[in-house]
Amino acid sequence: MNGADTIRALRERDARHHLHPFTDMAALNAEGTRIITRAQGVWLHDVEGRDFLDAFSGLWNVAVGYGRREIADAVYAQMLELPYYNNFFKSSNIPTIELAELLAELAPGFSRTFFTNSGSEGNDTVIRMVRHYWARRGKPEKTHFIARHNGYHGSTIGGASLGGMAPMHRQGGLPIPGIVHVPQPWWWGEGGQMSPGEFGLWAARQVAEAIDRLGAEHVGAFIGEPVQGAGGVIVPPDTYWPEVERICRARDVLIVSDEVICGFGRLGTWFGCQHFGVTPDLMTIAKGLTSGYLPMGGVMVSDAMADVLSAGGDFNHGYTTSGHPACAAAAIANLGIMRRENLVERVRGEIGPYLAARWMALADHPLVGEARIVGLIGALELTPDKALRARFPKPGETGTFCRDAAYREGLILRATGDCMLIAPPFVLSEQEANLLVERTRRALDAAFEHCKHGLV
Ligand code: PXG
Repeated sequence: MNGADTIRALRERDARHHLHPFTDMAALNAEGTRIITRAQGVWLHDVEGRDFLDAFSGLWNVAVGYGRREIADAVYAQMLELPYYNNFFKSSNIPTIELAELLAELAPGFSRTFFTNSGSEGNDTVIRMVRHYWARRGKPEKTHFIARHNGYHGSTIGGASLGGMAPMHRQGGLPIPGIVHVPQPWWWGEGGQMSPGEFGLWAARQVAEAIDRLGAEHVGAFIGEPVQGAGGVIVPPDTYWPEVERICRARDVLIVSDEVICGFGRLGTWFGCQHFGVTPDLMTIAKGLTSGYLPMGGVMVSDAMADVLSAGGDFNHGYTTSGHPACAAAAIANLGIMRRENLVERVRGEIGPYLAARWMALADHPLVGEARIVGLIGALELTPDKALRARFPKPGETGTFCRDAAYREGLILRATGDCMLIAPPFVLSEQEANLLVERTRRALDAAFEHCKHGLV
């Protein structure tokens, strides 16, 4: 089955028929795609027989690790019992009821959830829900959103518009009207001479200024990821979130915490906003909700908001597969594993600190300007000059080289520009954490050599 001819044929079929997300198809088809065949724990296995330590949990989502029979069994049983029915037309199904209740238990104060199939749909739902909420409150002009440059909120028109990714905005005329982007709280890259604490306050004040420029009577909500993920694991200074919360509360602007990456334990708390001591009005969820075993997302709504939304009248919004019973069964099994195995506590008190100590030691590498990690999400800023926090002349090249070098070492890392990112599964063992760091260091060494030659 896995002869060289078969592999080549698979790659050719992929090239002929499959358009990949966020991919230069010409470049990929010239190189040939990496075909993953199976996985167990934190390990991926490819069609060529190689094993990779997946330090990225798929796409930030496989929190409980691969190969959990319990989730597969729950989904199989549900598929046999009731593979599908919708939640429109006065209907519901048992797994969705149980999941909604379980989520309410995990997030005190958020006893109601609207289900979607992805984080992107979750954030599209947020846009419509916030506007609907304010209309119901008699303030239909509170339609604007404040979001951040380099934030990521998905790929749908709404999600990509809330996001602050310039390359996405350049395609297809985004963002949609009504969204204002403010600077991100990225001290290493944009903090200049300010201390991190001062910079956090400065970045928060940009939110206040944007609201005040528009007039708070026109602003519905602020949206942010507790820690920006795709943008480069940007951990805001401690001063940032509490000040953003104070600013929004003072102006009657809702706070949306996009928990798609940070939710369900990634930072060592059930929700990322809890790590920063902030209480939002809405939380977008996806990824870790099912650990990627099946697609599911949602919007968790604060009780105060949900009371307004539930006080009569339709919210004309929903998806065929909102609250899909098999996806809900996967989520229940996944969250059951997290609770039974105390995985969130493990991230906070055991494997998180264990990995952090070793990850932070990579800051001594000549190529690393800053190492940062919270729970099990971390980054290394690569730089040609640590003291100046300098950027490379060709942005992204060193990061890409380092990522490819890691791949050759049998380690999957993600690169955002010249920043190396990790978000390993919560079941990572100490031995695997050591391996992750050793292989990262070897990839850094290779990238450093490459840079030296590049500079000669
Ligand atoms: N919000 C956040 C914070 C995300 O990270 C979404 C919303 C959208 O979720 P869906 O399920 O629609 O993809 C995301 C997704 C990357 C990468 O390369 C990150 C995401 C998706 C794809 C790639 O880092 N995040």
